[in-house]
Amino acid sequence: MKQLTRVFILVFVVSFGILYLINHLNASEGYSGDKTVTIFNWGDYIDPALIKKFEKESGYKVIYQTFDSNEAMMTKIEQGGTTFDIAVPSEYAISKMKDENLLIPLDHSKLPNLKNIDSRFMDLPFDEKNKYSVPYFWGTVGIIYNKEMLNGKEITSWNDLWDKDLKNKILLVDGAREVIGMGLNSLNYSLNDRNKAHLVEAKEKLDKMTPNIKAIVGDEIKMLIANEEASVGVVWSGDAAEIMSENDKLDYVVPKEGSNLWFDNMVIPKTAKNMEGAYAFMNFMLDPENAAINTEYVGYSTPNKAALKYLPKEISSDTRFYPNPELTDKLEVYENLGKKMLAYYNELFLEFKMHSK
Ligand code: N2P
Repeated sequence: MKQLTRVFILVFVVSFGILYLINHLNASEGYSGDKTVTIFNWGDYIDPALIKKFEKESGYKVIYQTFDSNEAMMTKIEQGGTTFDIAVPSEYAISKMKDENLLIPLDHSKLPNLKNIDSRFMDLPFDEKNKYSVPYFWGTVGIIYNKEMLNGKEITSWNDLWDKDLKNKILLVDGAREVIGMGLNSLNYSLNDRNKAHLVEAKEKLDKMTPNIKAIVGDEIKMLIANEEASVGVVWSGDAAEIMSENDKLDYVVPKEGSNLWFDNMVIPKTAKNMEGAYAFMNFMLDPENAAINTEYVGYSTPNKAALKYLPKEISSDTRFYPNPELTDKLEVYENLGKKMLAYYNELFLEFKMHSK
């Protein structure tokens, strides 16, 4: 009997040991980062075929997660406990993350494809000499509208969105800077205004638009406009480009009072576990043919000059999505307004959202 108990204990201990070992090996494969690259990107912002291609060429497995605003992305990284090797913030978020010491400086010798980027998109004020970031996509904020559903009415200005005829017709992108910015721009204030009285004035003006607002939404905005469930949307340019290629009743305008010019860049957050994998992915996305595939799929504007020749002319010569420097110079890039001011923009945006429900 004693013998049997001993055998039992032995079997138990040995199988426990084996289980522990298997688990440990799996965990180190998943989390040590040797074999995986963990990417944190905006929703609908990559051609899934490129993830497959990268996995095949590099031998890494990609773990892919998405976010729908800079604020959500930063909160997640700031809170810690994540293992992202790559993230794709916009300019003001890059500047904020840099200040908070959340980014790793880049070794450009590991990014030979960086030479393909148009110099117009390099060395911008939010990240001089591209010490921490490399360009991914760029664009504007504007208004997409269905000419037929609006009976030929043209939209040219932010102030057109307060028109009584647009009752329950407008969808807004779910972004604090974009929506508060729309109020500011309509009053001819700067998108980087730090004057609280101006900000309150903008929010109160926005409150008056609520009867016209159908919903404030994320990536679904494209589907709703494409299916003609709404006739007007305040969107990022690439979302407009994607649906306009399928529906010629749609048009996109950057309002005459001005708007936002933005840049989304790839960075390596301090959370990275696989630096080599992160560089491999960045360099892969900077390859002209891959950048062109991604651009055609996603609809956004590529900063990759060498990629333009692989794109159909209708895309690369569409000045609504590839505006020339004369227009972009008139637009404003979001500045990092500091933690407190950004929190104030968010607060006003949340109040406005509550008001428009
Ligand atoms: C893609 C979101 C684009 C982000 N769905 C604009 N910065």
